[in-house]
Amino acid sequence: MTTQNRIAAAGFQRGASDPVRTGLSVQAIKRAVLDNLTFHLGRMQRLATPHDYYMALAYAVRDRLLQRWMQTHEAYAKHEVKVACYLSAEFLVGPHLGTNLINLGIEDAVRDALSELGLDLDAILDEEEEPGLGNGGLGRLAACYLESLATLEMPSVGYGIRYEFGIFDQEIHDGWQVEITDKWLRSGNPWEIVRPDIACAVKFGGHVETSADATGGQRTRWVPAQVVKGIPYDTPILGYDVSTCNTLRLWSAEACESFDFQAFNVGDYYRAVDEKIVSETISKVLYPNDDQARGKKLRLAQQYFFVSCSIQDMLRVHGLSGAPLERFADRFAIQLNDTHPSIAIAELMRILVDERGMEWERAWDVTQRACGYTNHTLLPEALETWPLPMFREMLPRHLEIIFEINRRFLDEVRLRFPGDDARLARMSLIDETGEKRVRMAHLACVGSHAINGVAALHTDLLKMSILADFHAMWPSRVVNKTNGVTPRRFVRLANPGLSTLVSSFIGESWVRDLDQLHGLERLAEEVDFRQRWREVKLDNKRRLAKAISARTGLEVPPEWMFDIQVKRIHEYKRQHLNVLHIITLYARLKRNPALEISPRVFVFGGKAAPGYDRAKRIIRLIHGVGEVVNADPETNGRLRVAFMPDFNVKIAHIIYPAADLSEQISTAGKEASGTGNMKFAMNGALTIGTLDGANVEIRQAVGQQNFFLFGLNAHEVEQLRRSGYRPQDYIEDNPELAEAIQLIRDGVFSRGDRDMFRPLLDDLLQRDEFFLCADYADYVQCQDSVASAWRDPEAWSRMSILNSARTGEFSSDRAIREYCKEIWGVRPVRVHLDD
Ligand code: 26W
Repeated sequence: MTTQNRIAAAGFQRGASDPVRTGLSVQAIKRAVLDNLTFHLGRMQRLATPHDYYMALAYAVRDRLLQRWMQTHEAYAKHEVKVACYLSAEFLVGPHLGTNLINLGIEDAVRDALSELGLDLDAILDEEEEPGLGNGGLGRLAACYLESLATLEMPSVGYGIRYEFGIFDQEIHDGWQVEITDKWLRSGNPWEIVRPDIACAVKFGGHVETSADATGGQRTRWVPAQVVKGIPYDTPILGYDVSTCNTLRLWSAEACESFDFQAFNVGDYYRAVDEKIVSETISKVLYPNDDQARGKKLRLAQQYFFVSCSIQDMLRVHGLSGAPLERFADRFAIQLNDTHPSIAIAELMRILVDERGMEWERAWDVTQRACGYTNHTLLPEALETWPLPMFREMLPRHLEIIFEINRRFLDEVRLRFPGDDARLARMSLIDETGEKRVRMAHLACVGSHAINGVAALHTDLLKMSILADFHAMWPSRVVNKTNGVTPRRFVRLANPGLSTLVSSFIGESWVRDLDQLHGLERLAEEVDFRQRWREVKLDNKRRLAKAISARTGLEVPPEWMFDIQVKRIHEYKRQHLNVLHIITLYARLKRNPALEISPRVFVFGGKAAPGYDRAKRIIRLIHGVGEVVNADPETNGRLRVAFMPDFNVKIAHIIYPAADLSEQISTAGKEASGTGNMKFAMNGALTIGTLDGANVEIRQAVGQQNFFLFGLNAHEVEQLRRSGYRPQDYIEDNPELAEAIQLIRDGVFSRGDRDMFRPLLDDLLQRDEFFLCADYADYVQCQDSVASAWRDPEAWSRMSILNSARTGEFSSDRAIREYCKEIWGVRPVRVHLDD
């Protein structure tokens, strides 16, 4: 329990009546839950379901958040603050209740209050449906950053889309992924507050008119074909052990006119509701593609919708401050989470120039000073470009503005690199090769004062590849901001056993200052502490084993090594390389059942984009291999393969603390950073990985002797690619690799169906774009060294403790401090909770 709350709770426990709606004592919370059951939910206590109690508790906790939310915004109104506005098409926030109890410091009080009501907090926590408003890394990073911004008392807002349907729920039918609609709002969402009073109007389509204004200048007016209403829904984001409670503002689309009575009168019932349906479609569903731009019109409409609402909202707040428009960038820092919100550059220019009459150059200065752009991927297919006709039809005025930005920009390039037409063509915001397209990454780069990658290697590769020209143009504009994760959710909440053990030796302040985990280094040398450390890990493995049994029916022995790979399914993440290793162990055991192999449980989890066939076949292959290995008495005594369905933030809570080995095996140069790698290492897992993304920095931090490295590095991959890579050569040279591939081809893992994995194998033999065959031998060898390391529990525990002790720098607090200082110029504001 945090200091502030310890005083609050103590004060009132001594009999003073603790206010029911804001008190932190056991009795106040208990009272609040019962009051909400009756007065908020209209439920009789004796008939109330666990879900009713979850809602009643959620509303009680929300009250405590809103009290701090009010104080926070009072404080911001009082001071001349600069606000960090994080624009993201995705926020993978996860379940709210658990972290809110931790950050309020009332987890124990609530656990006691509920047990007095005969309820178990963990069962109530399980009732919460998580808002799956994101695909993977990018969305989760945004959520971690909002929590760290609040914990560091930084004025900030998260702006995004309130999708009615989030990322699909994943079911596995006969080894195949099946997507189920994510009806996360079906039983309401107690954590949001709707604000129709500050709705925005967003224009689409139509045409542009220019006319001379009174001063003889030219005025441009956009006459839209359609206007949609944007309704904000606010979710309070509380910091840890502070009173700062910031806002996540998610926009929902509604029709301006939800029912056309005239149409109804003439019996045209469909037209009566047509506008309503069309408008609402905009925020209906999250695009489930991760790293694959599909260029769908609705996707562009979604991006413009939330960006326009957010920019209008910032200008409304700026207006309230009475400060001149020119000073907008001194009060608002806008961070573009990848290119998805990059239309913001053109939208801010449109409003400043067209609607507020600001002169172009001044408006451009404000825009560049306000905006920063984060790139999260090097994959060419993930870089968004929009065909001109679609862009012109939906956003005619923005296209004009982009042409003008481009004209001025290319003049600058021409000046710096006279006569270099190839460079002009490469850097232009418009891709003129083939069908003309708008390059959103270029718009983001030109319109921002800072461009950052998300790990040191990634940022270097950006400077050498897709952003090389921009780096040459502005050498100081491309900077690195290595990702981070919040230790509140991914250690303190997810791993209570480890948290209690650590706090009992080094105190609690590591939760808000993760570098203090260095205090564990000396304890790594102590046998007792290592023993206690192993017990915690084993407990976490038992918890995961229980969940695997419940979700898949497979029993896995917690004593075995837990080798885990959880992340979106993608060929560059190479889940199928992991499978090739398992098949190799299987074949070795089939050849010699007495072979000495460290018993291992392989756990997989992750969703495949619905349209990504090869990723879906990789999921099927994992199940096919599991089916054979788990059923074979010659192998299931040493090997088990489990696929945990529907990997999401909630399930991640029990997976990250339970790993002995973290699989971070992407092709070097492909994974921008990774954040799961950080969550595993913080929870004491050892990493087997390539020199890719943040693995490089994790290995530097924990020490190379505490990291299992294998594979080609990014430079070697490029060299091999350039020198003409022939996967067959590696297969012919390596009998175990050839055998593993042959077993798949023979249908051993597909009940004899030799076609099921043909697309995967053919690609592996012909292209192998992600160099599995080239890295296979080193990977298997590295895995053998993992197996022998595992046979020395003391040495393993020592390495495990050192991994936790040395990963403090991967806290999202460190990353956010860097953004605030080096990109946003945002400073903390202390919020006092006056009773
Ligand atoms: C247009 C479709 C689309 C959707 C999402 C393209 C690209 C994306 C994201 C950028 C994909 C993503 O989540 N990238 C991941 O971002 C993490 C946070 O920075 C990194 O840690 C991962 O390495 C990166 O793959």
